[in-house]
Amino acid sequence: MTNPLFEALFAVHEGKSTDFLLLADGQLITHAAFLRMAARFANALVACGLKPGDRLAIQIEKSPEALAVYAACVQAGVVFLPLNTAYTASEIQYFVENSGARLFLCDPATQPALEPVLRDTDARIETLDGAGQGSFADIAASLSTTFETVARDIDDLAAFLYTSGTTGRSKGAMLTQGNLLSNAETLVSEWRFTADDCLLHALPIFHAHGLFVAINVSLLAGNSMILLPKFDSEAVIAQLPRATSMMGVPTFYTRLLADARFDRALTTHMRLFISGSAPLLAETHERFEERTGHRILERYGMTETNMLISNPYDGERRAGTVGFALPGVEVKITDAETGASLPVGEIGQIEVRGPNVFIGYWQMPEKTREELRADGFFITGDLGMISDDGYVQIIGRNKDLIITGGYNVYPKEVELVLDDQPGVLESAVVGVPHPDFGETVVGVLVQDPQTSLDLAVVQGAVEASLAGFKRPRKLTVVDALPRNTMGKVQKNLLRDEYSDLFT
Ligand code: MLC
Ligand code: AMP
Repeated sequence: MTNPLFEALFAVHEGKSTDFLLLADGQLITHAAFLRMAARFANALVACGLKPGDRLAIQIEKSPEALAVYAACVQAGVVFLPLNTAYTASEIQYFVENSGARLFLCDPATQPALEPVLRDTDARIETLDGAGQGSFADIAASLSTTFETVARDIDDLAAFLYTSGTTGRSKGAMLTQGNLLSNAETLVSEWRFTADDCLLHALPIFHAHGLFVAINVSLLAGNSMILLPKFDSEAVIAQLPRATSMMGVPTFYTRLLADARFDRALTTHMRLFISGSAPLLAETHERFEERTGHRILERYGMTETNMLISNPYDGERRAGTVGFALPGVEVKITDAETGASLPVGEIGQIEVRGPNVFIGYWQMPEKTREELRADGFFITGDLGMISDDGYVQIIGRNKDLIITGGYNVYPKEVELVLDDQPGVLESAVVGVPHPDFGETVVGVLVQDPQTSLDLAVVQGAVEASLAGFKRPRKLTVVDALPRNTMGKVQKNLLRDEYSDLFT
């Protein structure tokens, strides 16, 4: 029986009492103990009626148990669908319904709010909290700590990650075992991870960055991780002396730079700092080097493609660029109209092909066809150019997307909620510069002259339906939206107008 992802990431550690997870409270979980917990959870998945290929959706706090559910899914051939802990009940309802998840794991504290909205879905609900307690843990408690690994093919699905879209509807990106494994193998080798490393892990584990980059790389290399529940400068500074490497979004690094204790002495033993998920300002890159002596290694990735481009480990890590296509990954710059490849130095859309690229959006063949070409190239929606010496620079986006603190917000999704509110005739949502989050969300409303508009009511509706990071930090009312001669809203003018709201 084979299950390539389970064998490479997990089975190789069976019975090994090597350090795997170091928790902030001093607790240590070895690889062997982790695998016993995972096997117990795999038995619990079967006890809950899950079969290979079924989906499990999960919205729980970051914890060793949450990671063990991921491992259990891989071992049992169940498709893992992690969800942002910030999502509201109505957002969760969509993901569970759309994915057809058979099991939904949530925190006992959120169960009362979620149960009613999931009543009409196929999902059974069980609970698991950040301390490993809940009905799912109760089911697992009496079950065996061994599990016969389910056979899976390299092309079988391993995970669904939902990514928002320009139409406002989230799409489930289908990732295979091969997508995840090939990328982890490449990154371990490119970034020189070994069993001697200790990764400081402060990212959320429901996105590609914290899960497939940080966790899969660590499992494949066999290194340990300091697992922090979330990013907190205080905790990171306290734990850094134990670490050799760290992965983060740019906000992590700007927050650390804002703390005078984060200096050369604290970081001198570190091997590597990696940044991604959002643009790292060249200025941050330079300030980081001045302060610590380290040059951050910036890389570029997406939910649909995992990591595709990275600055080199050896050689120049060039500020303001994301480096070179990873080995085995093809990257080209194309004309958005014709799809033809463009020469070096010209700006166009970034397209990517390789074993890392997903196989399509769940039950959305048209969306898949729009973005994933028949020849295997995926149109990222980002705009970039390649320099004479091969460095890729991301210039902008061909998609209406805001990235705030590493989280993606599609304006359309927010506009749909705003447009629905009494007194709102229409709305436009734009991203503007923010010192902490890089960009943040601003909502511009046009009032319906027939009705009164109460911003507190609009705010309340936004809070009920959208996760915190998607909510506009500023709502403003204008007489009319700027439009071009074709009638299209000129968001660039709005971005310019509100560009210094937060800076
Ligand atoms: C939290 N809040 C945010 C936010 N995160 N607002 C805007 N943008 C964000 N990213 C809001 C909350 O709703 C709350 O609002 C307030 O800020 C405080 O919440 P918090 O949870 O205490 O925030 P904090 O811990 O400070 O979180 C900030 C952060 C976190 C930057 C540490 O967002 C984070 O860990 N981001 C990483 C995202 C990530 O991993 N992305 C990878 C995607 S994968 P209120 O109103 O309630 O006060 C990908 C592919 C690739 O992109 O290439 O990697
Ligand atoms: P997601 O859909 O959450 O996977 O986000 C992917 C998007 O994040 C990409 O399409 C880029 O727009 C952005 N992104 C990721 N890494 C970088 C980076 N290093 N620089 C600029 N943008 C990035």
